[in-house]
Amino acid sequence: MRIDVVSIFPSYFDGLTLSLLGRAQSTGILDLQVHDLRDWTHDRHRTVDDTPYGGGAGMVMKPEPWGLALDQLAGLPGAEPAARPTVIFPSPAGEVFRQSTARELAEREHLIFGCGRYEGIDERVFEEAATLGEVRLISLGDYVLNGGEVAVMAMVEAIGRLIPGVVGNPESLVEESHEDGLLEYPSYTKPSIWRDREVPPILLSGNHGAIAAWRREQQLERTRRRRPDLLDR
Ligand code: 6GU
Repeated sequence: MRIDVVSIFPSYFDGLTLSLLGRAQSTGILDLQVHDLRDWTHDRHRTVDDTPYGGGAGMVMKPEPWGLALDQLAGLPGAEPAARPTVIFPSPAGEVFRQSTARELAEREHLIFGCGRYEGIDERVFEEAATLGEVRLISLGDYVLNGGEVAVMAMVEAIGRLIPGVVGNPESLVEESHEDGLLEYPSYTKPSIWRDREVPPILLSGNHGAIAAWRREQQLERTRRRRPDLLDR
């Protein structure tokens, strides 16, 4: 998979070279490239924003650098439909990012993430991007961040770990919270008694059927208690 990220703070993404996603990049499973939006400016101050038409607080990102960046990263219009990228703009006004979103996006060949500051990007950029590929506005949840960078870090990690070969043991993918719509069951390791606290005895019983049933019950109970909204879905 190819992932391009465009940001005015490219060093935010240094952390993505660590750990599993770092290894995926060195083995060639993932081609992740982070770009500085200012590389597509042409004025002396490398300007990426300007005041909003109609007035109001804050600044709006200018369309020209975004247009040039997307043209270059998407290839020219008229390219084969299969090669068209999915262009994702993190936005608190977008659809909410879920595990199902991560699964869907992990199937794509080429993702482009455009990080805006939250006052926004000139609306015409989204229209223009739609001529190059599918455009998605995606939110991390119902709270406000200063910009899209942290949201894109989270999305790239959630998507990247679903690419075959990125997580060494694929079985560890299926028992996570949200993979089956429930929260995960509690885990324990040695010692069996720690500060007078015992591991639930059933986990030491060797009865695999009973353990599986207990874990399922724990998943349901936790989900009911902490996230009843998941059970309605
Ligand atoms: Cl994707 N961006 C910003 N700026 N704030 C957010 C968000 C995204 N998701 C939740 N809050």
